[in-house]
Amino acid sequence: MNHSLRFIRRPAMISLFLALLLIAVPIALAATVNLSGTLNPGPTYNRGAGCGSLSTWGTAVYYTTRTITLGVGGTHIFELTSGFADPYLFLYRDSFNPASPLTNCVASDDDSGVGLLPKMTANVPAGNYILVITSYNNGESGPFSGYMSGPGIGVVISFNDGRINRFEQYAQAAIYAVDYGTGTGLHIYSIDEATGEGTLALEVTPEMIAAVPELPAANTLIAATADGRIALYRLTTGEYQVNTGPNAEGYIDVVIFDELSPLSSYYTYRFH
Ligand SMILES: [Ca+2]
Repeated sequence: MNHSLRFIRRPAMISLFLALLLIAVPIALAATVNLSGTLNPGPTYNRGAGCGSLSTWGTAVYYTTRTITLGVGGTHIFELTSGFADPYLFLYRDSFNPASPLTNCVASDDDSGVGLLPKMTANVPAGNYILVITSYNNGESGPFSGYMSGPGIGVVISFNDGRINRFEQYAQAAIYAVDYGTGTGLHIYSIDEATGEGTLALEVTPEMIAAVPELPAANTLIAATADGRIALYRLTTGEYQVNTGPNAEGYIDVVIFDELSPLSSYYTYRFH
């Protein structure tokens, strides 16, 4: 589905002079991982008959889910090699809503494996996915086992060019600590959605950072771009926060970090 491409970035090209340093590095390779568990009786939903329409047979099936990050795109296989009577697999992009089971569905399989076991093949881009393990018939439950394999399984992409938000393949901005001689500042690059290219959007000097207390009484703006699309704050906790967006789909990325260092711990989230 083409709409599922909307969050994809190429490895960001920050600038020509940094290009040689900028490599998206797969830091963990595990081409095949175990896929075992138990489908327990519990909440039910009306599964799809594939991704295109709702089933009129599997109207109240149990389900269990696995969240999967594919670090690179390509053809991936999800196969159950043993299980309850008639398992069925679905793959969703970004999120799965059992009340809307056709939304975000990118692949499905019922019986392409041995007997009635599913073997789902999905050629999909890098990104976040939800694997749904469910059944053909209502009321089925029990243990299952199998595997997932493909180039993106177990691959975590890290940018090793010194950016603070180094594990965010789909970020709207890349945040760099910069030594100004008089102290450490930040250079924040805006990443173009379509091309993955970065443009220096906000330069924050050590003086601008020092002008705000280390532990302000309220979260305080340090600097922002003229259009307001990228903004740096000092939080009451002493942490820094960069907001970027909204992008074309209305999403704002938030990165919160402790130190002006590429080794800083950080966390990030995206909201609409
Ligand atoms: Ca099946």
